[in-house]
Amino acid sequence: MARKLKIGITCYPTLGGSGVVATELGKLMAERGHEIHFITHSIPFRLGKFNKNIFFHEVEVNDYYVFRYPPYDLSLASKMAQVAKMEKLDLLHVHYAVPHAVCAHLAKQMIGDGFKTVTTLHGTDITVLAQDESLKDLIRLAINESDAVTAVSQDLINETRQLLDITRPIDLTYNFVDKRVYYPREAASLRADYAEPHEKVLMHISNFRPVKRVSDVVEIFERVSSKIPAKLMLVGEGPELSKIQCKIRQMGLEDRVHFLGKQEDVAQVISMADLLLLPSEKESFGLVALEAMACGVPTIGSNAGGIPELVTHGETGYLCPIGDVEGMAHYATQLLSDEKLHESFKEACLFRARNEFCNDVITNQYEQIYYRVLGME
Ligand code: GMT
Repeated sequence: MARKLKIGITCYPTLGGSGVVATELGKLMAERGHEIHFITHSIPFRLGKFNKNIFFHEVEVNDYYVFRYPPYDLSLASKMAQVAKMEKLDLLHVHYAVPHAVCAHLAKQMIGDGFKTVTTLHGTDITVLAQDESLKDLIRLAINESDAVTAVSQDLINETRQLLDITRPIDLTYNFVDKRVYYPREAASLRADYAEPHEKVLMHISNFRPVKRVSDVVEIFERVSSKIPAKLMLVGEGPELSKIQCKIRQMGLEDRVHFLGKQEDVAQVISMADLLLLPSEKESFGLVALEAMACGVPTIGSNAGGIPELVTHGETGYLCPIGDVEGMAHYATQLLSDEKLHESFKEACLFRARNEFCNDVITNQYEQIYYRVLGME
């Protein structure tokens, strides 16, 4: 039997899908007997119950008066090296190239002895930051100096190669959901608080950044609800929220839209929906569409980035070009008006989520990558 590992994990502990995936992966690795050390600025928000194999090391920033901007990255790199030496870590797995892979590269120099690092790319580091010429060389260095690099979709691999002129191998490791948490939950009584039995529920969950095109969500909903009785549930918060609230008032939709704010138990919330809307401008993967899929909820959205690798057009949802609100509304109306079709999509969602994106399969892939970089295959 292969030796149990000591793994350091750094991620944005309070941020979206990448934080969720990094934390869930750490928890699953701990369940397998590996020792997991989170090295982050705060406790990862999905960490949950106590586990004897999970440790948290807080990165504290030095804020001396000479610093105009406190150097978080340097504090993180030092903490990584310190924890790696103290706890005798086998490797560091960092999520996001900027700044985490850069810090891991620095830490590696301090640790010495051929210490290994694994970097997972989640999207924004490539699709946004790598567009900035001043950061390109730094991101390229961080990626090239990692002992293994993974990305959450083939589309992101292609974009990384193209934008940064990178030729090194990049492993495709899709995001995953824990099947013990994400399954269709009983939601009839909760749903009754928001919608009448004859009404359909459309849902959008995001951080309300411009890239999510929440305005398109409202446009799609208006078209759908002019044809069939429906409610829209908006989950999450972010910079576009007040603009969206304004738009909903101007369009006279406030009686048909519910704002739920940030929610912790996403599986329970999604289980109230008949359809998820994800019309994003960019999306390297679209974790929320997988969370919905695992709860038997089809997605209607854009064909941006890695979404088509996750949502099968005509089977587990429908995808249209970015901004095609007419097309998305057409498909949504069609799916919600045909109970048999909706039921077949639900079945296809459950099957695909369990078979292609299940926690066991993806955790195995990451574990193999760890053993490979350590020469323990
Ligand atoms: O863009 C976000 O919504 C947040 C960001 C994150 O750090 O979680 O999401 C990125 O990583 C997720 C997890 O891999 C992916 O599911 C999202 O598609 C990706 N966002 C973008 O590519 C814009």
